[in-house]
Amino acid sequence: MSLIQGYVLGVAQTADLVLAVSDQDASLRAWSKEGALVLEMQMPNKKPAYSVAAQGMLAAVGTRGGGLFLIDLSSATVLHALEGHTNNVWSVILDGDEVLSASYDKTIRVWDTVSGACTQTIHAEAAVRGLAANEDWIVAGLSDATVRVFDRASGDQRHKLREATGWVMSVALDNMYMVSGANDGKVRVYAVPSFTLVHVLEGHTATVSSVAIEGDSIVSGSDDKTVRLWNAHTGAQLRVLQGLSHYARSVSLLGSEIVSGSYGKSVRIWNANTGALKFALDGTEAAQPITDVLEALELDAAAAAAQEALKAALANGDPGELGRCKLMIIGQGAAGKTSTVRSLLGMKPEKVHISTVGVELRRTSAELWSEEAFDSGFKRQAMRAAALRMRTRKRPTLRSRISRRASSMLPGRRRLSAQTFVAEEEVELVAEAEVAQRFDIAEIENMAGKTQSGQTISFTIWDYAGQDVFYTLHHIFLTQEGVYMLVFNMNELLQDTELALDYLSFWLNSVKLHAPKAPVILVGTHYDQAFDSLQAVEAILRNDLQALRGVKLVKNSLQKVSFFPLDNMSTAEDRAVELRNAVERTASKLDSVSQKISLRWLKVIDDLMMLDCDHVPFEVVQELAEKYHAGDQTDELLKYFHELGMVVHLRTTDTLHDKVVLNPQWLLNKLARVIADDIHVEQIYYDEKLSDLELDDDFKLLRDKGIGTFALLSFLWDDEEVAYLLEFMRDTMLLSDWAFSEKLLRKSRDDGPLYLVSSLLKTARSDDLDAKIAEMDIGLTCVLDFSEFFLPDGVFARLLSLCAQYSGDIGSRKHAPQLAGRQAIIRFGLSVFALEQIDDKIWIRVEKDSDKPASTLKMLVSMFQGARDAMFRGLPWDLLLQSPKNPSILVSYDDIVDAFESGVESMPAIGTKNAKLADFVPFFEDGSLKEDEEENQDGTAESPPSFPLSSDLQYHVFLSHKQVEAGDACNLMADKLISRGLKVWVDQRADGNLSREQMQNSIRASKCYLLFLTKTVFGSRSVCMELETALQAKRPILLVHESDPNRVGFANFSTYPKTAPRNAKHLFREAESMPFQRRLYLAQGFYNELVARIEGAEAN
Ligand SMILES: Nc1nc2c(ncn2[C@@H]2O[C@H](COP(=O)(O)OP(=O)(O)OP(=O)(O)O)[C@@H](O)[C@H]2O)c(=O)[nH]1
Ligand SMILES: [Mg+2]
Repeated sequence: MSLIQGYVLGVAQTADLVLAVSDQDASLRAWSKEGALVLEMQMPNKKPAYSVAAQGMLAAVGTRGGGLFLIDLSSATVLHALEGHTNNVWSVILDGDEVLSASYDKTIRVWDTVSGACTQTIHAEAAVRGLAANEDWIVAGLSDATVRVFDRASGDQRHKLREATGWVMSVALDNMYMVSGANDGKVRVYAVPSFTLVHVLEGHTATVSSVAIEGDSIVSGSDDKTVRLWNAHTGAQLRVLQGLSHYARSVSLLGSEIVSGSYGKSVRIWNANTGALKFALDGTEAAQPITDVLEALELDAAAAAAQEALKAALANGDPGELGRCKLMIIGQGAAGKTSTVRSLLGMKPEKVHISTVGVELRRTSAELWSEEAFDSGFKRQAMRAAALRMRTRKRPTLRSRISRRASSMLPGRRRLSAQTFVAEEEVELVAEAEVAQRFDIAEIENMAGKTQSGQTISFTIWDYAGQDVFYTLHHIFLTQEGVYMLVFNMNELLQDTELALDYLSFWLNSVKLHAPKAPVILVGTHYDQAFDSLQAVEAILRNDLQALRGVKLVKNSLQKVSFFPLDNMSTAEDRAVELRNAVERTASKLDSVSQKISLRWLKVIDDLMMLDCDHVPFEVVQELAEKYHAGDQTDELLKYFHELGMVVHLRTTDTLHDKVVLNPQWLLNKLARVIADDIHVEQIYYDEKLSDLELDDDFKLLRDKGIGTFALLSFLWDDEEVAYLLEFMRDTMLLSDWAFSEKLLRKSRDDGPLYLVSSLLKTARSDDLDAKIAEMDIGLTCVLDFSEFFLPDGVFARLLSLCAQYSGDIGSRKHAPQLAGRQAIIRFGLSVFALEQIDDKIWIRVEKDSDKPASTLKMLVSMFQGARDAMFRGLPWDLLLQSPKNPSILVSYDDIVDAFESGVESMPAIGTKNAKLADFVPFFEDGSLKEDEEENQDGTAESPPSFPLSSDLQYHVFLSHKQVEAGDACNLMADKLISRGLKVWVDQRADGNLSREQMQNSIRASKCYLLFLTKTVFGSRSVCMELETALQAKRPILLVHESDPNRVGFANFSTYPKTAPRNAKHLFREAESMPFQRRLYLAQGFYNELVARIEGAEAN
């Protein structure tokens, strides 16, 4: 085609095109990156063209005399002549829906590409030669040797940079640097957003008329006939591109390509990495229709739209479908669970049985069914959301938008909004570079055309260990949301039917308890050994497995049986294809899988998982959430992902709340080191480190008596997150403090605290304990009867934990509980009782000469109730009372209460004749045994009973404490007591400052005085004064002490009698201090007891 007839004063490029404008022939030309000429057109005003910008299929060209044109490259047509400038337009930018232009008329103008209207004019006080912009700033290089920085939104000038000593010919800008080229021959680099000078790049020997920046690289073109490449961070000169015969007047940098235009009437394309010249173009190249490259251009435009949609979707927090499901594999040990998982994932069969420890986690997705790395689904969901936006508001091409715009301006037509995406709040959640890197823009375009359904679900497979030792762990992780797969061995069901059914029942009941609405898929393994027994197995399941009732069973409609038979030994990769289908179908129906959540939440979890850490402090999550404008939802989003089994985040105490476990497997592995099966016990036993650390005795103690030393637990956990793990186990009642001395350990050692891991006692039996219980002189006996449903593993062990904790917390008369797997004798201060599990019942027997046996029973019942609610919510049980007159008579507690209320004298007993009501009176000495349960059940506490108070008194109790150590505890305690109908004096509640006299009056007006013991309580003058007053006024004194070792106020109990004022030391001999209880399941018992003590307090 025709030779370029003028200096090339402007160049630009897109991914597919190189553009150049020249002055004398007033032309715009475009080439493919392969050097074919695809466009040649003259500007309508026939004026020399000075500047060009390109974006997708659009170009903007500035000319002498103020001409500015918006051009559609695909059709070589002018879309708009943008009229306003009155002098040469030396620089132009295309940015989204805007054109920015700079002119010798001393203005910068901003134009709307759709309407062609000028939307903003900035006055720059001197002729503008160079122009650059990013989201926040507009930067201009001026003829008065300054660079001016304007706020892009308001157009206000913010900086005036005076370092240049001649015309500033060109500027470039990204989010880190601003670069200027001036006719003093210097390239200057400024930091953004401070706009302070960081480098002066020296090397050019004449005017620098053009600069460009991309990432780490700066390119400059100069009248010294060179183009130079620099490192933006260090300012080092990397390369000098030589061989130009004339001034280099324009440069452009995109990816690995540098384009330069010169007075030599030619355009050059260089490889930025090697400095090699790829093409020298002069307009005579062979022509190629632009439609050949159009396809790529269209893609470009689509990509731009997709990117825009994506950004808007993220900024708005558009909802994404989670598309994630937890698949839980449960069943008897060695039933073939892990093998079934292998079959699902198409892995090779494994003949040897490698018993699973704790739980094993794997991830996969439907369709693919092979093991995968973690994918939060964020990327997929962000793309979906963007696609959805594109589909609903498919962006028309600019040409059609312009013509629509023209027609909409006809009278009577409604104006269409040019604003395509309205982000509620403009937040950049993903940096643009990251968008390009992490998202497949073409895929978004593609998705936009598809229907919404058919999305792939990803699964987290939880392969639980089948061995009994781990059962105590499981219900922590059996969650409501997800699909359960209950695996059994077909062969064993046929041969050892009763046992197999027992296991199936146990697991079905567990699911019914923890996830009553979750679907269950039954899988029969060993089909290879029982291939002709399909119907026999079916018959057993249908007829003899009562526990199936009430379960949401997924049926095998193809084979018309209730389970999915599977041969895990088959080498066929799709041996579990039916099962996979069943899982996919079942999962896709779950609400939680299609639930929509904010992309912001997904982004937070995605970033968290990218950290690839086992656990992080809560603040890390908080910071991320804040970054994505979800800072106020951190707890909420963690709770959500916790319930889905993606993270573990408990919140009952600060230690727990402060930690977020990102890899549940980490936690499970740690737990399984303590609650280990025989194989792993062996491993630990033969670990040389155990002996090196002299922990052999400790380990034996743990295995024999369930008592762990701090040193041993630290060793088992590799000294990692010991405080958190202790607290986790404590909170899930797997562990309690063991506040008793241990003979088995050598005296010489300072062992630090001891802990009880009660589930390790599971198989421990003690004939000795049997005999001792038989010898006890029992006063009152009651039974927690679970036979209506079942008594899950781990309930009894947890009760032992609670009792051991409470027993140790009590300050005086300590006596170590005697514990075995199913029996225990425990002392709470003055009361001694036995616990025993027999089948589905737990027996509580309180010794006759115990202090107030009824109140001990009441306390235990409410403790158990709390434990049940915390770990086994919804587990039904019945409270039975044994007649103190006749041990063979058991009566339901509720029947007794009914009888009392209706005034009859006898009621039906279980299994025998009637029982006499009067015999059961001793149980009610402390009021109703289950009152709190009734109170809680309907959620509304009835108006509290009012406790009598003689007319000369105003308060039931005066709470005395040291504010910094027990302020929160006392406030809580006051609330609880007030809600139970007591009048309480606590100093934060008194108005104004209290005079000594007022304080003394209040103590005298209180029925009793309660002293909250904390570390330095006796160092407080006001507390000592209050105590003194109480002693003088002969008020009954109650003691409560801090029992949480993690609190500042905690102290070893023995310090209290030591530090107490002399005249108060007797208190520790006379009264028993109560450990303060914050935990829900212990708190109820605590308050019942406290109220009883306040009520029963008598003045001495
Ligand atoms: N013949 C045959 N053997 C099987 C089949 N499924 C599992 N097995 C074998 O049974 C044994 C136990 O299988 P696992 O999958 O490890 O059992 P598990 O239920 O995960 O066991 P735990 O993790 O200890 O609870 C292994 O030796 C397997 O090879 C089957 O369908 N046919
Ligand atoms: Mg296994």
